[in-house]
Amino acid sequence: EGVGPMEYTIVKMKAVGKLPDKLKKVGNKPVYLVAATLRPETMYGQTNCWVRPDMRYIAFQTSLPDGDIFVCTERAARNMSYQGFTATEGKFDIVAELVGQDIMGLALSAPLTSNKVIYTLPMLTIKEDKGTGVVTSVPSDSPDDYAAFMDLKKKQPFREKYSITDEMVLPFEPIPVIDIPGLGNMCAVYLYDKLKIQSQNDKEKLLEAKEQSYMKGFYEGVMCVGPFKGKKVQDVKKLVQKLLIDNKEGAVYHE
Ligand code: A2H
Repeated sequence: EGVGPMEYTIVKMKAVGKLPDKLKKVGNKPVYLVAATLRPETMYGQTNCWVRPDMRYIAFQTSLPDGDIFVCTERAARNMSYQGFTATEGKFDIVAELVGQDIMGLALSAPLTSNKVIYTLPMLTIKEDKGTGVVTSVPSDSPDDYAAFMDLKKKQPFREKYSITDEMVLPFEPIPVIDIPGLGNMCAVYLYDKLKIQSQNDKEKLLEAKEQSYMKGFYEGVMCVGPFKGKKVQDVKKLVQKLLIDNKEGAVYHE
């Protein structure tokens, strides 16, 4: 990453399932797991949400018109409190403290994807000091997401360890979103197979997969779903971000 702030798109994923006990005290207010992404144009392909089981998260009160509660790391909440997300600059009211495992398996409604409901699943490589600590999963276009997704699909004991049921994983498949010449319409799937990536911990190959897809996707990728079908990724990235913001399903976040 370069010097100075990075711009992310915050994607709001609304809790629609039974809230865990630790989140009951929020009452009737809408609760969102908020992911930070660099790839808003891929949101048509979300299949699940990632949190790290052992990582600490908070739920805090935003000043958004509907009284939204956001769930993310405390670090991200602090940053957001300086970016107009809370009533008082630099202050954020913590309504709950939890770890990833407390919200594992939570059902969510996410914007743009054709999946009506998606589930919160474990990713063990999430970093504490980047984004919100919540990651939205697009296994068609992110090698990290596809590797973690396949770990869960292939390994029943891995699902069981984190109390993930088959229904939260097995019915879901990567969705073609972007066509990249030479890499097909699901570049992460193509590169996972080509590089024989073994798991989400396969660091070097995952880095290689990212290097082979990231720039090429941006400059040569063409949308194959949604209202911008047929248009180039570089021309629609900002438009999809705006669509999310206009629908109150996204926001801009810097760090
Ligand atoms: B991206 P950068 Cl389709 N730990 O979104 C690990 N990864 C994190 C994270 C954290 N705390 N916070 C965000 N991320 C992921 C979509 C996507 C992403 C696609 C393809 C590539 C890609 C769907 N997941 O990222 O280090 C998020 O995943 C490739 C790097 O700030 C976010 O964008 O560049 C990206 O990493 C931000 O990573």
